[in-house]
Amino acid sequence: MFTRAICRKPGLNFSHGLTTVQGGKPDYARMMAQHDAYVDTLQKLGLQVEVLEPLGEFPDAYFVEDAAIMTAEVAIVTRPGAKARRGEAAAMEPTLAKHRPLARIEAPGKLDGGDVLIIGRHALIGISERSNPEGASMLGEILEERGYTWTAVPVAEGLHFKSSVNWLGGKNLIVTEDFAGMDELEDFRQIVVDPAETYAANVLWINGTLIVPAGFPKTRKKLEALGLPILSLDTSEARLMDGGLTCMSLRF
Ligand code: CIR
Repeated sequence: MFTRAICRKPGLNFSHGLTTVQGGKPDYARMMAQHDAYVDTLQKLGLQVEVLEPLGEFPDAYFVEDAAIMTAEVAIVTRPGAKARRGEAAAMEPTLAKHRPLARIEAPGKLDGGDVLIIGRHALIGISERSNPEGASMLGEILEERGYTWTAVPVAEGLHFKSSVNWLGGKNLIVTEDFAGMDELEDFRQIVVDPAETYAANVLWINGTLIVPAGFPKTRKKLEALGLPILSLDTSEARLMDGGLTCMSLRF
C-alpha cells in the first residue's frame, strides 16, 4: 500500500520536452488543469502528495517517475537515458533523501524509472531506448542486496516498459499485444489491450483503485471484469509529450 507520492508541476516550457507524438502542441492551461486533477485524485485516494516546483532547464521533469525508483528500503536515483533529462535525477536527491537512504545508477548504466515495474519483491526491468543492460544490472544488484529478484525484459515497442505493461493488483497485468505471452511475464494473468487502445495500457494502481486514461472504452470494459474501483483522468496533454499516468508520480 502507498501512503505518499512525489509529483512535480509542469513548467511553462513543458511543451519543449522530448516527444515522438505528432499530434499538435500541448496546451499549458489544459496541462495544469489535468495535473491538478491528477494530484487531487491521488490525495482523495489517501496519499500525502508532495508537489515540487518545475525545474526550469528540464521541461520533462514533471515526469518524476523516470528520475528515481522508490522501494520500502531505498530510493534509487536513476541515470536517465536521454541526455537532455539527465540532470533531473540529481535534482530529486534532496526530496528523496527525506524518506529513504539513496543509491545511484552510475555510468555507463542508463535507466529510466518508466522501465521499472516492481511487483512485491520482484522487479521487471525493461531494456529500451532509454535503459541499457548495464543500468538494469546495476539496479538489479541494488535490489538483490535487499532481497529482491529481477528479470530484464526487452522493450521493442513503446517508449518505456510501463508504456505497455502495468500491474493491476494480485497476479494481474495489463499488456499491449507486443508483450502478451512473453516468457518474462508468464507468471502473470494478462489483460491484453485492443491494438487501437495501446495507450490505455498505462494504468496506475493506487491501493486497490485503478486510475485509467480517459477515452478507451474497450479497455475500461475489460478492466471492469476485475471488480476494482476505476477512476478515469484526462491525460491528453501529457500524452502529446509521450507521457501518461504512471510517469507523473513516484509512489511509496
Ligand atoms: C520523455 O520523452 O522522456 C518524456 N517526454 C516522456 C516521459 C514519459 N515517462 C514515462 O513514460 N515514464
